[in-house]
Amino acid sequence: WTRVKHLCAEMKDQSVLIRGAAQVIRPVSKKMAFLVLRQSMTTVQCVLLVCKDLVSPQMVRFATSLSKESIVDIEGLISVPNEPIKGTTQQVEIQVRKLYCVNRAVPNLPFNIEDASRSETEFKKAEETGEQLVRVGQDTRLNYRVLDLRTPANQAIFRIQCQVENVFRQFLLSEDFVGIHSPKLIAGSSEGGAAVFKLDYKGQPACLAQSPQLYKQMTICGDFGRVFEVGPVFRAEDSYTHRHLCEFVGLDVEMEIKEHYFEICDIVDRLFVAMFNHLNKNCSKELESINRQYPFQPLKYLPETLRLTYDEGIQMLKEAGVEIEPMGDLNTEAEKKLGKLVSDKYNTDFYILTRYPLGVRPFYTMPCYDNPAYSNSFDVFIRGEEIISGAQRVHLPELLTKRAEQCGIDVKTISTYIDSFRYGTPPHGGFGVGLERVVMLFCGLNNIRKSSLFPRDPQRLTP
Ligand code: ATP
Ligand code: AMO
Repeated sequence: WTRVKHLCAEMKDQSVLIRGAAQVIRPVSKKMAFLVLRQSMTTVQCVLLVCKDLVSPQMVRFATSLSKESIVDIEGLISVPNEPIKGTTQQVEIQVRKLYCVNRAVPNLPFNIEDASRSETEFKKAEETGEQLVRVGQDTRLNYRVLDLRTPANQAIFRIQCQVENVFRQFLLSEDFVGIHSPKLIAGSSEGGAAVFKLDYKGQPACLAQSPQLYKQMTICGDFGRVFEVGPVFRAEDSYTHRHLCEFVGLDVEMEIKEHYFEICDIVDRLFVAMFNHLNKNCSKELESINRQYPFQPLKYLPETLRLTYDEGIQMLKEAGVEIEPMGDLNTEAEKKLGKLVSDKYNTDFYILTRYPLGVRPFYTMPCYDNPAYSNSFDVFIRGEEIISGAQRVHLPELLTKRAEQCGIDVKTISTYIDSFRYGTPPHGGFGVGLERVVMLFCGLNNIRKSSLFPRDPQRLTP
């Protein structure tokens, strides 16, 4: 068996056997037909031409009767046409000798892959020329996600996602972090707030973990020093936005700190610069595929990530005429505006905002030593949208209990967590990254559903 991606001009006249999906079936006459065969991100044109003893008119008829997306095996000879081949990734053809249908797709697909792969530019052009193109809406795509995933852009998005996760792991392993798996069935909310999926745990009230927060800290209490986790995170979001899912993949980090929570920001800085460098260097084909359907500007980032304080950010917004409630959180609009201001002033789409007011952070966040109205915390932004929250944690059980009570948390549900800090725990902190958000924002996508394989949102539990 040969992979389509390996087909090249040097293989001229060689016989190959390949299996793929029949993406395009184009009859020319009773004696000739073209078939474009796809394997993941690659396509090749196959030519059926009636030829004595080798290719019969029945075989051509059979090929043209196939339904699109049927899986076929093709044996044939590689040829190299004089003219460039339009619409396929490989610039060789296969002169078909044998063709066998392995599995037929239904004749009326919900949509064609070519239709689902078009860019806005193509639609605009078609409007000008009066050509009628089929638009495939987001809900239809998600209802038939297995078809939608076959587009080149989607094939690329999930390969990029895999690389983001891979760099996250490799970088942290090289920095002496240990990978862990914390429980997802837990007794109470880990982030506070109402966004929890409640369930019955053999008669006890329980919920799906809103983050590995409590357990990644408890692993630090267990003397692991530096840990990371890649795992599912559940949030019972009650509204429908472009960047919130009910289940996403959390990339979490927790580590001891020696002097200052900026040691955590240093890890964020070096990890993400390494990640962006890796994606730009090794994923150019994937980025091109995404760009073809969803055009975006490459991410601007600095060799050393810009850090601003919350107050500096608020000041920039004020000067631009945006008023924020004193010591309040940034809403999505203000975040975006600040992203634009930072991009214009510092020439970067990636930055860290530190020293948030304590009042807008979760109960486990360490207040600033010099002014407890602020906290040793940070958020990280790509193109003006949050991808990371992080902080130093409260490792003093009395202060932790007080903070939990102040934040309206039922202390009973987290008593084992609070008790963990009674047996000697070093100062520590960490951060949580949303994998789908990183991919969405690095690739300039407009909706997190595009970077979630089978998205779970308030209205979608299937497929
Ligand atoms: P996280 O909730 O994990 O901190 P986030 O990006 O949702 O990540 P928040 O601090 O919760 O960050 O929210 C920032 C802003 O995003 C809010 O002020 C609000 O404008 C908007 N937002 C957050 N959650 C929702 C939601 N479920 N629906 C609509 N808007 C939301
Ligand atoms: P936070 O709640 O900010 O922090 O979540 C961390 C990161 O997870 C992503 N994220 C989401 N992605 C998709 N859909 C959602 N509903 C959603 N909510 C959050 C974002 C966000 O920045 N325990 C802390 C982290 C820490 O301090 O270590 C936490 O969970 O990218």
